[in-house]
Formats: sequence, C-alpha cells, structure tokens
Amino acid sequence: MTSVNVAGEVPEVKLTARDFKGLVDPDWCPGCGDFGVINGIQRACAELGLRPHEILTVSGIGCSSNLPGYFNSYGMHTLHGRSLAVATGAKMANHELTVLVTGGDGDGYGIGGNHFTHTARRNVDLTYIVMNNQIYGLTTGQISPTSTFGMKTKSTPFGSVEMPVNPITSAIMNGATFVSRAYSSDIRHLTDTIKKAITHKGFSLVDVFSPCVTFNLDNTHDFFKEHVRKLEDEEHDTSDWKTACEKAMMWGDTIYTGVFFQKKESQDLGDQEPVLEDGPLAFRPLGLSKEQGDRVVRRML
Ligand SMILES: Cc1ncc(C[n+]2csc(CCOP(=O)(O)OP(=O)(O)O)c2C)c(N)n1
Ligand code: SF4
Ligand SMILES: [Mg+2]
Repeated sequence: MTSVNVAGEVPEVKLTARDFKGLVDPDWCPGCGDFGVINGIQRACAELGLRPHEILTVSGIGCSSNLPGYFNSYGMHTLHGRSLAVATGAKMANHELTVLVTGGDGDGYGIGGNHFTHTARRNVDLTYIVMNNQIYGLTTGQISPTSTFGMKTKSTPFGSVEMPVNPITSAIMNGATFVSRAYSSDIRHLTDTIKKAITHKGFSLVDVFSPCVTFNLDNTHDFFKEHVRKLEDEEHDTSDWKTACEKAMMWGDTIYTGVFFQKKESQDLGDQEPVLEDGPLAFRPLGLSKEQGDRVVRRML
C-alpha cells in the first residue's frame, strides 16, 4: 500500500536501478552483452527519476527482445520486426509515456528495416536501443544485416558475401535526430548515452555493441575492448552530420562509440498532430456507449 504523509501527499521516493528489475531473471547465456544493456537502461531510468508506470518498453523477437520481460515497466513483446510500428501507435495514443524500444540487429535492421526508416523520418519521440551482436542469436547463429563481410557462421560456412548495413549512417540519412553508439561493458558511458537519448525530444537511436558470446566468435568482448574509442574523449561536433557519417564508417583500429549526431529543437511527430494538443488520446472520452465499447473490446480480444 502506498503510504501518505500528514498532508495527504505521497512522499517523493528516490528509486534505484534495482527498482527497475522485473520479476523474471534473464535467461541469457552467461557473459551475453545484453546483461550490460539492461543494467544500463535500469540505471538510466533511476538516474533520470523516472517511475516504472511512466515507461512502456516494446520489443520484437530475439534473445535481446526478451528484455521487457526482465524489466519493471509496462511492456509489450510484439512480433518479429514490428516493435517500432507498435511503439509509434502507443506513443501517439499516450504521448506522455516514455517509450523505450528494445531489440536486436536482425529484428530492427533486417525484418524491421522499413519501420526503422520510417520511424526515423517521422521523428517519433521514442528511444530505440538495439543490442547489436551482428548475428541472429535466438535462432542459433545465422548472419544478420550487421555481420561483417567474410564472416563465417552456420548459414555462411564459407564466409558472408554481403556487405553489412551501417545503422548509424542509415539513421542519420533517414532523418533521425539523435544517433549514438555504445558498448555494453562500458556501463557508465552506456548509461549516460541512454540518458541523453531518453531526454532528447524526437527519434533517438542507441546502437549497442552487445556481444553474443555463444555464436559470434569474431566480434567478442576482447575485440571491442581493443578497438572502441569514445567520441566524447575527442572534439566531435554532434551537429556535423557529414563528419558523423565518416566516423561511423570507421571499422578498423578505431571503432567509435558516443553521440555521433544530434539535431536539437526539432519538431517530433506529436508536435505536428494538432489533435494531441488537448492531452493524450488515451484519457479522452471515446464517445461510445458502454455497450458499444464492450462490443469493440470483445471483437479485439
Ligand atoms: C516472422 C518471423 N520470421 C522469423 C522468425 C525467426 N526469428 C526469431 S528471432 C530471429 C532473429 C533474431 O535476431 P536478432 O534480432 O539479432 O536478436 P538476437 O537473438 O541476436 O538478440 C529470427 C529470424 C520469427 N520469429 N518470426
Ligand atoms: S545466444 Fe547469444 S545473444 Fe542469445 S543469450 Fe546467448 S549469448 Fe546472448
Ligand atoms: Mg542479433
């Protein structure tokens, strides 16, 4: 039961990352990068003073997409590749919710690639956190859209003959207004990047290197520890999209993480919808009788 003080107010309680732990423990393989990602999201929400009931977490299908089940907020585990479409609908229905979308590289950049393009161009105010392990983890190790050229996997025993998609340059070109990358084991930097993404008004991408320790034997923790450099440690102008793209395409001795691009003060989709001016649609009267409402609900169940 919620306690109230003598003035009848609910006292302000500071939540910690633990308060965002779900009732179910993750069943990811020991060492999976996704543990670091959920940790970063939990810390970011606590440090921003958010409350679980103010957050909706939406995912698709994959090991990474199981995240909403392990996280304490409203949650939806939707269809493979369809998380952004569902999240856009939810955000438009209640634009006061903080909407987080979580999933994998296969889910978001492969089957969900069209939604990635259109959610970015519409500048929907949500935070998209992609656990990019450069492989299909849940289906036991086939190449994904971010697998490197020549990578040997179960589905490419002689090496991949496809060039990978670059999520950072794609997002910038598609009109995303906040585009960043992080590494799951650098929890402080990951948390700070997620906080910046959540507080940004508009579509925010956090592409996270989150190694699959079971099926991707190329892009390992050791590999990223050796190559990752933070943009924040050098002078980088986040308003310069051309330099952002150049730095995002580097994949050698240096692989950058950090905020590549941000367009501040942009109009998001909600700002353009006059119908939302009077508050969230979710709290408006439907204009239906109880009987009509019950019929609609019955039809949808
Ligand atoms: C429509 C449809 N097609 C294919 C699948 C099979 N499938 C489930 S998860 C997945 C790929 C997941 O890869 P990714 O999004 O990178 O997540 P990870 O497991 O690596 O975290 C595929 C192809 C599915 N569930 N639904
Ligand atoms: S298969 Fe890979 S992505 Fe899936 S839980 Fe295991 S390590 Fe993580
Ligand atoms: Mg994956």
